[in-house]
Amino acid sequence: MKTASYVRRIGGVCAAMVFSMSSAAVWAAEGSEHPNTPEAEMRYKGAPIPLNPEQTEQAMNPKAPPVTPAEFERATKIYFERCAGCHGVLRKGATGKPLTPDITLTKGTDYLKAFIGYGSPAGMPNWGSSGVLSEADVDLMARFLQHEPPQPPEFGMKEMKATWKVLVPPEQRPKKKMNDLNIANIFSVTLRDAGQVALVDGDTKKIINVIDTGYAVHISRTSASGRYIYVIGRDAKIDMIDLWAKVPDKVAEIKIGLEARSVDTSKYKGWEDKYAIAGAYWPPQYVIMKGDTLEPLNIVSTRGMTVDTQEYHPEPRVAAIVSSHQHPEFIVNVKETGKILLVDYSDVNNLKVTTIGAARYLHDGGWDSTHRYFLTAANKSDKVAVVDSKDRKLVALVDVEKIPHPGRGANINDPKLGPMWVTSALGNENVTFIGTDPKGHKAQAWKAVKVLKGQGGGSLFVKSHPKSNNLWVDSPLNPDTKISQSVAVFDVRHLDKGYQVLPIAEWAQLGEGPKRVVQPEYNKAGDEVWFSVWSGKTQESAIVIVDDKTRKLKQVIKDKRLVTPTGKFNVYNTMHDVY
Ligand code: DHE
Repeated sequence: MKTASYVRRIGGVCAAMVFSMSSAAVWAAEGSEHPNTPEAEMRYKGAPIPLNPEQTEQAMNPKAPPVTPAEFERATKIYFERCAGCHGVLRKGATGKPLTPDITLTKGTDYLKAFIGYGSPAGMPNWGSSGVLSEADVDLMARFLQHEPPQPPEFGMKEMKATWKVLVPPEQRPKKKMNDLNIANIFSVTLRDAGQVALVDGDTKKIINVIDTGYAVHISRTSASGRYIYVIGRDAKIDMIDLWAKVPDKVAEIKIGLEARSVDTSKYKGWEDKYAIAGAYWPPQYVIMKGDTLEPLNIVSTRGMTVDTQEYHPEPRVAAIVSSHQHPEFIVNVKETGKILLVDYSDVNNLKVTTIGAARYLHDGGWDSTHRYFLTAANKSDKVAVVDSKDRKLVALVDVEKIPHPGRGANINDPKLGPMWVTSALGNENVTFIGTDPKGHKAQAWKAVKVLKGQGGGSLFVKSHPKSNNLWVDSPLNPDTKISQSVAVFDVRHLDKGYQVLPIAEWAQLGEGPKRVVQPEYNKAGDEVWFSVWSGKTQESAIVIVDDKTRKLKQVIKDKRLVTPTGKFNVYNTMHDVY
């Protein structure tokens, strides 16, 4: 049995730990990857981060057990690949606990070895007994964690400018659309593990172009006019695509840091297409760029005090960014400080920033149907924060269980309860409906007026459309493949009647693979819903298109270029924040 051999390998202290641990640890020792934390959450947060250990500075602590420079580099690599997603690059803690030397030195090597080897009931994976890390690596990590966290380099204007390329200058771009494409119905599809996006024609369902982008590319957002698409990779590279070109392709690129997830563009009347903004995980900062060239104009650090304990945080990552329709402002979620920044871009050299205290750790979110209220998940606080973007203030923190994860959310109109914004969750099957109409439905406003059961936890995205009566709830990270490979759909006129399950992955008729069904996205007309069937890098994936009215299969797009499709962004719906 793995447990026994591991105990033998790492010695008596660990054996003692095993006996003192709860049943969750026993479960851990029997091979589960992460005791007591929803499988879905760990899988989601634990992705490797694209930082290069060679670029970090090694800071040895004489009080800590010795680590050679080569070991330090190896440990840094393991840490970035396995640990930083949860504990933060500087180990100040996020989903995982803080691991700074003031804490780790008092615990000591043996304790840390046991902890890393066997995990904890609070959610730490059992890296040793699951066989992911060798005995030598567990020992190395236990010593490494007692030294100062190696700090990756900063990334300022000089570094950004060095990566900035205008491939086609604005004056050489077409003055009118040079193709016959129905641009508003194009989908920009993330091909995650290929580091590419596929532009897919929403009318013909044909791939228009596959474009190289950043590493493990994350999301696409469109300019307010719909002409440009901005794509951001986890390596913080932005690629800007011109849809007016004969064959839509890249016209500019830049790296805005070493790790990032979010990008958006100015949408307020009179400021359309003028600016773009991107937020970085490392260094913790956002940058405002020229909308037509990506020239970086102003970089702002997000380091500062946390909203609750008012402690300094050196690494508050920038999560979702949306563009205000009420003022010339970007709305920026700062994850670890739990603060929402309203960044007024009307004078980029004299930035006015309104700081709204919300809750930790802010992640994703979207607009209510009027585009006045921004609703966003503070996932470790189990809350949804509601910001009034017109009056620039927090209007509510709504309790939502467990680990809400809305994507941009979904807006529906209940015949009795009125307009509601919806989120699903990573940690349980709850689908929560929050009233968003303080004038017409005051009693429901900013309350979780309805909580329904979906298929299960591990849900990431919900979607609806103003012309549809359907609400779609995915569950790609649920450990049960029956659930991760299908989607639940509710009739918004009869929410309490439960949901229908559509076997999306089965419809795709693919071979082996996880075939996770992820992120419903409507076409422009609102009569089709597109789903990614997301398999491994070397396996076949697909996009499945469902007729929204009949809920029947309409088409499957298969193509060997569709490697690991995840997010899909319809140009019109993304321009106008329709969801
Ligand atoms: Fe995402 C949105 C961060 C893992 C697919 N993801 C976002 C946003 C953030 C974020 C901050 C909001 C951007 C915005 O609106 O400006 N995502 C992270 C992570 O930190 C995390 C947990 C781990 C990581 O290492 O990246 C993570 N995300 C994933 C995935 O594993 C997903 C499922 C597959 C993938 O492509 O990597 C994934 N994230 C998405 C998608 C969106 C997204 C499809 C946009 C949804 C939308 O409809 O707007």
